[in-house]
Amino acid sequence: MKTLKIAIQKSGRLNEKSVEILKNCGLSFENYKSSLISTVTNFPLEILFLRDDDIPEYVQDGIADLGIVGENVIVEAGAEVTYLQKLGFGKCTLKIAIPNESQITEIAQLGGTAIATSYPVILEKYLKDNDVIAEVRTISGSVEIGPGLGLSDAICDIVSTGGTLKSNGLKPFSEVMKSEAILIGKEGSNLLPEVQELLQRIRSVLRAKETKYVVLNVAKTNLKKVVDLLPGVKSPTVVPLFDEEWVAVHSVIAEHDFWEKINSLKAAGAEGIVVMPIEKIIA
Ligand code: PRT
Ligand code: ZN
Repeated sequence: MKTLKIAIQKSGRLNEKSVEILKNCGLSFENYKSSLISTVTNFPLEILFLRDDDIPEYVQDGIADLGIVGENVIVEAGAEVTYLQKLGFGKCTLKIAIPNESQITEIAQLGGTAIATSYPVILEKYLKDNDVIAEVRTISGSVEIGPGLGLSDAICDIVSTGGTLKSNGLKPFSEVMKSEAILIGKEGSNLLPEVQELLQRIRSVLRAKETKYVVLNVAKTNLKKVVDLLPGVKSPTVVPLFDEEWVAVHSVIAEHDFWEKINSLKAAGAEGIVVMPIEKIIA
């Protein structure tokens, strides 16, 4: 079996979740903070711990077969890699922001302004797509202080809660791109059986995260109403109870409309509802 290499962020916002998803796939490895490489003991895989900016090129050039990195970093690097799976963490939006007192209300008004960013490639493309000619000032960090220092009229930076913009007297103006962590592969890597195995495991972990396991009791007279609310993986499991008038129903429900579903189940006659996390769902 070929030993694959996967590059993940050494430290920073994506490190913990990247390690967690690999561990949830059943992979055993030491998360050494001090070393660059860790060997998985129960799968043909080595983990490279890198700065996130280096990951797209490492994967493009085949130094790593796989990588986990934010889409913003991949697009900025212009790397030619295959997107294998969105991972649902590290979610953020690259936005143009302007000072609270700015009079700018339309994209066209950015023409002739200076915009500070660490994402010049993405910003240039966005401006071009919107027929705006502005000066892009590339700075590597603390972009949000640009307008306050008189360095720029606007900024283009990553926003998640919006707290950083607020505390620097800035307001979001327009959305440039949405991003989240993505599992990428060298072109063609998705054909390798080891990659397919890993992908299957990652997808089963992601599916499980989006769902909860529910067990509830319901009187047989209300069973149809309750079952109609529960699709399950195939269809709900119905188990007899000692009290012959009642049954227990086991099913899987989606995280996104969890509370609505629980409330409709209660209204339909469900009682003693127990909800449990699911570790994996194998398709
Ligand atoms: O050391 P290394 O180069 O590996 O890491 P880094 O410092 O370049 O990146 P890091 O760890 O900060 O972020 C890694 C990735 O996380 C980014 O490339 C994004 O894909 C994603 N991500 C998600 C974020 C944020 N949320 C985020 N909020 N990256 C940065 N921020 C910063 C942003 O730059 C701004 O300064 O947080 C601030 C804004 O946050 P709010 O919550 O105040 O809006
Ligand atoms: Zn970085």
